[in-house]
Amino acid sequence: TDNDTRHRPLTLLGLGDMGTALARTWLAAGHPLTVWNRTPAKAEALAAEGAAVAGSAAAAVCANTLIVLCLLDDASIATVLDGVDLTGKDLVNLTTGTPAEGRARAAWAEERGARFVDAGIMATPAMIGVPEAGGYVFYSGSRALFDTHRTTLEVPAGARYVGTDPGHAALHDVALLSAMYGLFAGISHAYALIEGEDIAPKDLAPLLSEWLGAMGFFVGNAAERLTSRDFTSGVVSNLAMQVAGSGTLLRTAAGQGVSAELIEPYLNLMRERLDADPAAHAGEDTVGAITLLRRGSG
Ligand code: FVH
Repeated sequence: TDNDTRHRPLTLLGLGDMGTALARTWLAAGHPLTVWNRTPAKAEALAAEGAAVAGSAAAAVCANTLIVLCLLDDASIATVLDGVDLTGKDLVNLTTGTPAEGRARAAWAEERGARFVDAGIMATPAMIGVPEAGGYVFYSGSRALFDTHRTTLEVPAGARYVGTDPGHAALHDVALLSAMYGLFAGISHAYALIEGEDIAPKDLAPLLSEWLGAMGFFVGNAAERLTSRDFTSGVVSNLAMQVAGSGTLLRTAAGQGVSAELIEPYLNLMRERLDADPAAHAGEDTVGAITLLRRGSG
């Protein structure tokens, strides 16, 4: 029936910017929704829109089987659910955390008799409930839980299940965010280089976009080489050339009075790979330098 699938009731703990955006989509889609927030005032508008407001986290959890968490961090989950009976509950954790926190929270939930799925939201609150904005959520952990509630979870944003390891949703989330910050760093450096020159940022902008789009091939190139461990076949811009060229980037930054702190670490990594064995690595793609990064894995 509709009640069993499309309009399943659920509880949401956490009504910050993201929690409130999520709540609105479930209410608008006709899901009976129970909410709770540490600061009760944030629930008032949602009550007017049809949400049932629980007086405590325990009461909110008691109301439904499906419990969605959207709190600030993992520590706030421990605080909010301390002493709450989770037996038979399906916990979906939309709170951003590390893979280790996701795994530990899954074990914690299972010890309390609950099924658990961790998640990583790849969207801002403004993208929630707006399918054309392209936001989605990574989920990992209990496949049975995910399959049971998939239709409900897909109401606010697309759902991408990435495996039974409860740490993998956070790992996907952080991998994408880390790549994003690397991109932001390079773009920031580029704009710093032209500041004070007779080049308008708005004139550089389309050139940057076009260039970064063209360089997007690196994503697939890296995946292929990391899988095959072949860093030399078909290389078009070899490591020796790129290391030599990196001096131009550093001298230009110095000449422009711009710190190279955002790009220097990557240039140093390429040099380290080359210096380790120039004969072996000179003809490689820069992808080979990635192998140096797992310094903490023994
Ligand atoms: N907003 C965004 O752009 C990003 C998009 C990607 C995913 N993140 C993560 O989503 C989680 C929630 O984010 P948020 O935007 O809703 O965050 P806030 O507006 O700051 O709301 C935080 C809620 O957590 C409650 N809370 C905090 N500490 C505690 C605690 N110790 N005990 C109980 N509740 C706590 C807070 O309650 P209150 O301050 O209103 O009383 C809010 O409900 C987050 O993991 C992002 O990283 C968002």
